[in-house]
Amino acid sequence: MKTSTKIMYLFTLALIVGSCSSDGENDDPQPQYNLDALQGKWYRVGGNNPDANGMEVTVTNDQGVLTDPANTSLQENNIKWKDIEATGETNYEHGELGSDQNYYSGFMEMGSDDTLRISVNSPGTGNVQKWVRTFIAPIAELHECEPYEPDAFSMAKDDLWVEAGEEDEFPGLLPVSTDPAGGYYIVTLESTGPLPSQPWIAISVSGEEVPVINGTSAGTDTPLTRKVAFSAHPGIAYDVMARPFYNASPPSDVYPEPYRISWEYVGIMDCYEPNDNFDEAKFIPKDEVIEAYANKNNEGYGIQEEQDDYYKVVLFQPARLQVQLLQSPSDDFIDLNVYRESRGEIVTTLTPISGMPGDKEDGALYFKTTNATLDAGTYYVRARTFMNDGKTADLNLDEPLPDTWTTPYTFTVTAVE
Ligand SMILES: [Ca+2]
Ligand SMILES: [Ca+2]
Repeated sequence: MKTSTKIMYLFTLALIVGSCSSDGENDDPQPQYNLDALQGKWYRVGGNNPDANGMEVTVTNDQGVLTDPANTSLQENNIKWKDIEATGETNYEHGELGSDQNYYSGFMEMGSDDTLRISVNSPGTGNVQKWVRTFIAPIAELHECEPYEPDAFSMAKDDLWVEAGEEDEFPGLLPVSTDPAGGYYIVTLESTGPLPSQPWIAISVSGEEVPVINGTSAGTDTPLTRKVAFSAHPGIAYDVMARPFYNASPPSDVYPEPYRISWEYVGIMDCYEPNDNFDEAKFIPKDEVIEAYANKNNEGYGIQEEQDDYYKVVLFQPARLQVQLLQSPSDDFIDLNVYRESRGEIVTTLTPISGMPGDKEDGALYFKTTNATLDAGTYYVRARTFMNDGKTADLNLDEPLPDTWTTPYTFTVTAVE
């Protein structure tokens, strides 16, 4: 079909060119098709793969970029529609990105009702699609939870202090956390010599001077073993510096002195991460208990981290929205708020369940209900936390691991009259 159309086109062009050169008359001008009608956002609402409904593609010039992959395995910013060509007033051809990351020949037809119908020259689900200009929430509740098995490992390294006061630096010794929610390290430094020194450790984001945690075990109940814990940010490795703490070590110390650094990593599973801002918000269903972690990680000195958790819920019919915090870590206050799709905050009324949520007391539970009845549509829920010192634990001082590392918060979103 395509080839014969092209041949016909060339033939017609040849005829026109021929006729122009022969008698100079101007016949019907050859139509110049363009992509104007395709520009902008398109929402997938139908076809033979309902799971892909809710997808958003933004067309700029001749490329259609995926601006919301919805519940599919495709990634944001993938080129969903590649090299679109106008082949008629309402017809287009393009490369269609499949779930296997390959491109297939696709055909688009624009309906008079601003509906775009796509057929793909490949068998299988998703080869027939309907796209529209105005977002229509899929009837089914979306749940963008992607569980993973969090990483967990233990490692150790033996080395020597050749002389008193020697500072041994190990750049990137604690490897990058690959868990989307990050995790935490427990690090132990101890002398293994016959006359052990009291050790000093400093741990920092790789390449940074200011440590995440440092200090000695001298003066604690376990002066020969320096043990610390800190939360690890995804994608960041940490440097370790180890030395015998000169002031607290006996002059009879024998050098070279062997020592051992050992570390344990525990990943945290939060199936909605990354969801640190409005753009990364994940769809959650109403009336189901949502479980996530409010852990905050050591991202770098002075970086004001954006580690809030953002969610999206869909109201199918007008109602008030209610968010209820069912469980909270004891060392943090989880502040749930509701936002319009335009990202403006919606005024709610707070009802305490336990503790003093009005004072943002750690561990307090409550529910909040929007004062106004909301139109059907998509809304955001943000969980913000106020933990300021829950990123480290000095285990020599018997500080517990922050509860936010080990206890999730849980909440529900419901539509109420
Ligand atoms: Ca989280
Ligand atoms: Ca988050």
